[in-house]
Amino acid sequence: MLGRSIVTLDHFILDRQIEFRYASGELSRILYDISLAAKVINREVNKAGLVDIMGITNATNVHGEEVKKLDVFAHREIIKSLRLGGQCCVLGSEEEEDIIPIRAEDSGEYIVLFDPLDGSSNIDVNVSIGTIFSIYRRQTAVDSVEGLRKEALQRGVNQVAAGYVLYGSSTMLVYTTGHGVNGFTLDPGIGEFLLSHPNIQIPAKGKYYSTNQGYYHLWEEGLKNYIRYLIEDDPATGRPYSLRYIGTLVADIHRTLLYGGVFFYPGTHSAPKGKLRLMYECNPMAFIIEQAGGTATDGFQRILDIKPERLHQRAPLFIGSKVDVEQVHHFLQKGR
Ligand code: AHM
Ligand code: MG
Repeated sequence: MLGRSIVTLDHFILDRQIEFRYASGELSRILYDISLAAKVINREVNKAGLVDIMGITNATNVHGEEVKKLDVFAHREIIKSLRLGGQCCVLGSEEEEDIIPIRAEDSGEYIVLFDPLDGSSNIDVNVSIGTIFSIYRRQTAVDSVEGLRKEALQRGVNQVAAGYVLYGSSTMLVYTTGHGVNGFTLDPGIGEFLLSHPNIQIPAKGKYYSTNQGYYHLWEEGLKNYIRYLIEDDPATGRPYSLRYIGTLVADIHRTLLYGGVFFYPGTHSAPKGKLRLMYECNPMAFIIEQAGGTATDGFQRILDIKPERLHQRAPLFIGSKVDVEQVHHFLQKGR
């Protein structure tokens, strides 16, 4: 019996290169470099429990949070890979306060922003973690640091590609270049990402909601009403919804992408913008979810339309199935 043909990520990227408006192989090379870094990170993640790479580096990141050694490793690995590739003029990492300029004399056309190891609080307890990336094209030829800072601050709608790697029960890379969303699973035996989830579409409505409900009492009234609505018993409208929350955005979004439903990380009185970073977390996830047929907002407007002011700015996030996100909005508006 003939099996299905096997498509590797590298072949897929090359085959699809033609869809890209500026097809020249540069974007393909960046995706390849990121996937290579992901394999190296995956190797370290998989032996995290065995070697002395675990633990704290005695440093805090720009948000004042503890930085684990594996975060630093992933951060350096991605920079190394993209620097060698030579397609980028500037990088930005959730682990670094300012932009990371690349070879001003011979700089490339692309900007890559990344969260090297998302869900870092889950590393030490063997729960899924991930890498998130977001790719833009440069708009000007200005090579000053100030010019590059501006390049890194583009609206999410300008992304030319975005994706994530999930280090979970298997390792997956999911990405979009604006022509749908495709998922690849790492076959550790041959060290290749293989196409396993072609053309992913998020269901229009789901049966899961995903949020840190521990903050319930800090939320606005409309959102509390929405939760009360979701947990009512009404089989005719598919309620109650089930609650799923991993605490790693990549893992929570991946489940939402495949099963549908809604994920939200709202603001509170003391933190009106919530916790998640617009450039490193919200924008790439919004691009992917929209490309799969879903919706992503900050509770007021489309995430991808937000004009960024700072590299590390935060934004509330409501993301997932179209019908579910519309419903949250309905409750938010009624409560305002
Ligand atoms: P990190 O970048 O330090 O890992 O923080 C981001 C993570 C997200 O992956 C996740 O959605 C969120 O923080 C969970 O936050 P909380 O613990 O407040 O629920
Ligand atoms: Mg993160």
